Amino acid sequence: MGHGVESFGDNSVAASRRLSTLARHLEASSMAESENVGLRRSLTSGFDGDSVFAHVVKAPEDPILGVTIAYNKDPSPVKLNLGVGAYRTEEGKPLVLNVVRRAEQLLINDRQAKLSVLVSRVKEYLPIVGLAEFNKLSAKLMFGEDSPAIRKNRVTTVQCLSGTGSLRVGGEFLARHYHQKTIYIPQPTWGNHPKVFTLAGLSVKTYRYYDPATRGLNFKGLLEDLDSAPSGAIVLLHACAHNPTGVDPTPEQWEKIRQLMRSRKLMPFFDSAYQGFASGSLDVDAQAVRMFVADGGECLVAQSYAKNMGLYGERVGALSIVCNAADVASRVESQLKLVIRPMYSNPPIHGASIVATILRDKNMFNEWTVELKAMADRIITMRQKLFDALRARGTPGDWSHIIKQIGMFTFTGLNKEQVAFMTKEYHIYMTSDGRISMAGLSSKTVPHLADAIHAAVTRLS
Ligand code: KET
Repeated sequence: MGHGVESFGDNSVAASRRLSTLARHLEASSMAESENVGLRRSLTSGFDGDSVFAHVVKAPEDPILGVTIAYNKDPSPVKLNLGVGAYRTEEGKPLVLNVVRRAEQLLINDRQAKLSVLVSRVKEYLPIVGLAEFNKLSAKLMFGEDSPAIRKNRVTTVQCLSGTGSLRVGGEFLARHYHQKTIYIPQPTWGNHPKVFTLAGLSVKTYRYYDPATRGLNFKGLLEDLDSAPSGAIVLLHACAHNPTGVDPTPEQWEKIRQLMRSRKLMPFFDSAYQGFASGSLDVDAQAVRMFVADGGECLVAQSYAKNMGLYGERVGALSIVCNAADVASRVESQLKLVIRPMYSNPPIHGASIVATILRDKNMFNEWTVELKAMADRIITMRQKLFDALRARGTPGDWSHIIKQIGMFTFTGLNKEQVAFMTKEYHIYMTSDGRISMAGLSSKTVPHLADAIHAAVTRLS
């Protein structure tokens, strides 16, 4: 005990000695510093005066992803995030599919790691175009098992950074190698489309798509606008489950769109971010794309596995360019590599390995379709519940569009002020255009949302 105290005393003396030495040293060096401070600052210091970035203004948050940021800051226990299109369970939790967990387990356990096939255990670079088997299987998923275009090697598929990255690579390829630099996007559309394509080097115009009066497709306006687009113009089409409106053309309308586009030589660029989420069937949701491929013409398709496999943060997707001949497709692929290499060099390996593991195995594929259908069905149930809840409250207006619209979102028709009111008074977060992600809703939260909509509509009409 005595020894401890003594040694504490020793240490304390030593410590104060060290402190005063340090203080003297600092004093001396700061005097030396002050003598030639002007000279040294201007020559070597990075801290003289204003930042060279001082003029940079604070950018607004992203209109969709910024909703989550605002939601995270809200301490309310009843808060509800219906902004971003991300699936939640009945308990309001993010979902990792069982089949994905199983695939990851297999990848970890795969001791013989068939190197050429699935390589998540190996962390080497993938080729510029990504995992070959992933690309082959993604094309089949999109165009069909027995697609003649695939059989004739008319399709080139490259792994990209989810849907967004696929759109960007496709856009940059078109800006470099396609004679028409104008892309027509639907009005309205996913908010990132105009930015992605403008930065890719294309000029963006819109075509009429949605009629707020009928809350349905403005089919006449769409046909008129595409008919008057310059020959060869690129047209962005949502393959299914149009975001944000939830309004898709019928198969008959798709056929008319196809005929018009082919006769006007317009180039289809499909954005397929929700395959399986619209109808619950992967094949049904690929019908529009397959219709355009079956006529032998050319098109582009951006595929995302964010929603349908729940691989949001893995950033896994694919760009396919369907050409009219195999030799063209192979040259196109060589140029895609020149787009990708200086952009991000090559894509990440893990997500693509998960997808390939699931798509190549019949049992796992079937397990995936069951889980996918369950997600789609839960969303449809939420549509019915919200519709019933508004009816039960006698909320003014026709809310049948809630059950008619397709996919992850309901385009409610609520205006900016009503949305702001719902956020302020009810802690419900959604994009300011009145889009709500039905996938973020559960049986427990439907009444709260219905109360909020009812109040917003009756007080701020
Ligand atoms: N296209 C559409 C139509 C789309 O809605 C999204 C994502 C994407 C592409 C891109 O998804 P990716 O994660 O890059 O594969 N939409 C949701 C998320 C987001 O805005 O990033 C959304 O609209 O909420």
